[in-house]
This record gives sequence, structure tokens and C-alpha cells, in this order.
Amino acid sequence: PTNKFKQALAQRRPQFGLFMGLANPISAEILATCGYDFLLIDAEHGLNDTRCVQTQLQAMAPYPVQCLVRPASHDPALIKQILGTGVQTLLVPMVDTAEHARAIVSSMHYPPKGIRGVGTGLERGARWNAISDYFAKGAEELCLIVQIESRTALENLDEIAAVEGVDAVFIGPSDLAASLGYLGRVSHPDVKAAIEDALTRIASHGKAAGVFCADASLAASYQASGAHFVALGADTGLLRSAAIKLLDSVQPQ
Ligand code: 3PY
Repeated sequence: PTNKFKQALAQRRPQFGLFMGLANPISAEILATCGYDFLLIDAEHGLNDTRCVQTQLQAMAPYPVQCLVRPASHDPALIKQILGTGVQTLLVPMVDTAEHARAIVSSMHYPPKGIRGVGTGLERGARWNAISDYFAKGAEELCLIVQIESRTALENLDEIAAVEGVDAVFIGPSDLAASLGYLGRVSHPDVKAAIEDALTRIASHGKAAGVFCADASLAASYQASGAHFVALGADTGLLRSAAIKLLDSVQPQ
């Protein structure tokens, strides 16, 4: 199937999404009804194992939302399993060098381009071989977003963004803030300035740029600096903030 998220990035159409850490196909389906452009199943910090990733993809399949997965690591064995669930777009965390990025591209592709193993008849991506041209054409629809979230990654950003097979670069403000010496202070002016500079550099390489930003007004300013896709928060945080807001509305302050 065509990867509509990859197309949207290539056409620089603004995309808004959410991260999902609840690891639940019901909450994933509820969010799929809400009109976001993309929903990302987070297996780095959320409790999403590969089986749970696949059941959420199945739950969201009837809806037009685009599904992304963030694997826990760069491990080629893990990337092979995650791609086997049928997800076409990966956001890979903690990419610090062009060498890391090239290794991830290799993990996502079958030989001769890469080292991905062939799961004959065992992969949902190929719909268990119901998609007859999956091996010939499936790779064209894969989309790789590498995540920049350290001082080292910022230093290597130009080389990372230039790697062939990297479709987009996404900034993780929490880890970047920590690496820059501002743990827990994602809105600090130095962190914001570093993010804005990175967004501009990514765009100058002709790659789409993205960022996680749970503050809507800051998200608008990151868009103005060149962010094409923004994750506006996570299901866990939204559940908590909605529950607190409701209780506050009936309790005298
Ligand atoms: C970060 O902010 O570090 C992320 O990975 C996105 O939540």
C-alpha cells in the first residue's frame, strides 16, 4: 500500500500527531477517530511490545490516520520484527551519527541494499504473502525518520540529514535538553534556540523536519522555524490532563 505519511512529508504538507504509550488497541482506535494526521506507537518508552504494536495497527487500519512506530533501539533484529507488523514509517530514537543512520537504513532493506531478513509468509507487512509484489515494491513505501536528541547528534546533524534513505529528521526536546545540561527544562531559551537552529539546518538539506512539542503556542513557533510535522503530546499526558481539568471544574478552588 502507498505510504501517505511519506507522501505528505515529501509534499511538505503540515502533519499533526500524537505519541501513544498506553499500549492498548482500544485507546489507539479511539484516537484514530479524532482526526489527527498521524499516531505514533511508542515502543521506546511506552509498554509496547511487538505483538501489541501489531494489534494497535490492526485496530487503526480502518481509519485514515497514518501509523508510525518508534522502536526501542537500532537493533536490526528488532527493526526486522517491527517492520514485520506492517508499519511503513519508523521513528528511530537516539541517532547520533551518519554511521548510525546508514546502519538503520540497511536494517530496513532486503539484500542487496541492506541486511533485512526475509520472513516468507510470516510478515503482516506482506499480508502473509497476499501482497504479491511486496518484496519488489514494499521497500519504496518505507519511510525513515531519524531522531536527533543529543549534543553529539546536533554536531553531526548535517551529515545525518544527508544520508540517503533518511526521509526526515525529528527532534526529541526532552533528551536534547538533558544532553545540553537542561534536564526537564524543554522550554529553556537555550534549548528552544538549539531546536530552532536544528529545524532550519534540516530543511536546508531538503529533508522534512519534525519535533515533539506538547505546548501549542511553542508548536506554532517551531512550525514557523521550519517544522513540517509536530507531535502535540502523548495519550498518557492527555488522559491525565483531561481528568485533572474535569475534577477542577467541579471543585471550588
Ligand atoms: C524527547 O523529547 O526526547 C522525545 O523523545 C520525544 O518525546
